[in-house]
Amino acid sequence: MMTSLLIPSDKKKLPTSCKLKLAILGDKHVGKTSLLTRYIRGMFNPTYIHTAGGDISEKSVHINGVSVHLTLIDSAGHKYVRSLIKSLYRNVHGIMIVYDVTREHTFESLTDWLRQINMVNTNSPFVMLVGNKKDLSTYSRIPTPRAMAFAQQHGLVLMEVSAKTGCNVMEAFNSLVCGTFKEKLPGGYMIDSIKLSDEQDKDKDGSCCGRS
Ligand SMILES: Nc1nc2c(ncn2[C@@H]2O[C@H](COP(=O)(O)OP(=O)(O)OP(=O)(O)O)[C@@H](O)[C@H]2O)c(=O)[nH]1
Ligand SMILES: [Mg+2]
Repeated sequence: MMTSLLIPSDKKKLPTSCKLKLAILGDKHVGKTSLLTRYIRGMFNPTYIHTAGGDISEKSVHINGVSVHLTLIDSAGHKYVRSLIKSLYRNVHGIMIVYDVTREHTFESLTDWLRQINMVNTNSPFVMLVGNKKDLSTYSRIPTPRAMAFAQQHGLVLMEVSAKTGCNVMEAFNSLVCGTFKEKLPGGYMIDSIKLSDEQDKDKDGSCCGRS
């Protein structure tokens, strides 16, 4: 999988390596852990095991020859731990907020998540939205145009995915990593293009997702 983003060029050289801290947020049961499991291990588990607090995974990718070490923070979506998990996403570089396309209230929570992120972070992390469970498009309660309108209103990237089928999961994480890399590259370096390559990439196309 190759993802490209065009960025104005500059004579400065890129660093050989960098570290990015990324957090996955969203209401309980939206599929945060499933998305990370799909991204990191290429697997899906239909059994629901709620995340207690947070979990950390590590992964390395290369962007234009730069070795990028990712720390991926999974978080619990249960309301009763919401204030406890704030420390997990404080001062991260990038955040993916996930909602479940079949459950309206998880989409309505996005505004609250955005508010929380702004309150907790002074460093303006890169933020993107992900609508999960697209394989259940028959039961979708959030039409794509409505989600797109919300994303545009907040100036955010939106992707609809399925952790179950793997549809668009790699693309969504590539967007998160590339968007964060572009905004948070240390030293203000500018490059001509970002090419993100990952030998673990298993998603070959995005044609598996139904359209709402
Ligand atoms: N059909 C379908 N089911 C999914 C998908 N992603 C996750 N699930 C199921 O939804 C349930 C919740 O998934 P989790 O990944 O545990 O959700 P979570 O957001 O991590 O939940 P918390 O840890 O409680 O915050 C599980 O039973 C998953 O198997 C998907 O893309 N499609
Ligand atoms: Mg979880």
